[in-house]
Amino acid sequence: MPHPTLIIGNKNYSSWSLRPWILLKHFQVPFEEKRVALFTETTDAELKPYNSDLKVPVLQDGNLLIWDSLAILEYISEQYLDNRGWPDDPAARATARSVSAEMHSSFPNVRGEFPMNCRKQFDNIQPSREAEREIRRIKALWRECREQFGSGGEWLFGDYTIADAMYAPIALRLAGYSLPLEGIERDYVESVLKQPAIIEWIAAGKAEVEIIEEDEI
Ligand SMILES: N[C@@H](CCC(=O)N[C@@H](CS)C(=O)NCC(=O)O)C(=O)O
Repeated sequence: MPHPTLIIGNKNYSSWSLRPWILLKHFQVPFEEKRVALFTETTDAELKPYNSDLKVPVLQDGNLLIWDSLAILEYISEQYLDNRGWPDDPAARATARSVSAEMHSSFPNVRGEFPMNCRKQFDNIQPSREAEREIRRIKALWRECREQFGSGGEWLFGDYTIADAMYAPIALRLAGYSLPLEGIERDYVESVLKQPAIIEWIAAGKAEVEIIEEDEI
């Protein structure tokens, strides 16, 4: 069977693309990758065939198109990981689904004020009160997951899960914008930063030449 193809945006900027990409890489699922540079004159034409409202990521598996990051992560877990994308334990699994869904639907101020930008290290950027509140919430979620369910490993639920894939771009933002970290959340961000697949993604992002002005704060 041919491998699935993951359609992604610029590695430097596209945080939603990173999520399914990192899950596939972490679990060494073979896949093809098609990168479409976002916000260029040809982007819309390149993305039109994928029925995703001209957004990335999309997973193409045979004739099947799956769009929207969380739906893709669920599909990868079911189809390629024998459901290892979620924790086995029902309480851990329900919590992992809750924190993942919250990431997918929330934190607009963090996403808006701190766009992912692998090429840059920012200092002295002050979050708004709303963004600060969201950052506190994210750190509290990480602490709760690690304390309740994480004793078996370095990830939110011990072993790597979809929840880690969902929060990987947030870890990159906290590090890239030099936001204060301590204790459990600092250790967690360090685990993300030393993950070989993240190192590979960041290197590829840094090698890209396109500039998306609105993400260059
Ligand atoms: N909720 C979607 C968000 C997808 C999304 O907004 N992707 C951005 C790139 S990170 C995009 O395609 N932007 C292009 C555009 O909005 O035209 C998901 O989870 O996949």
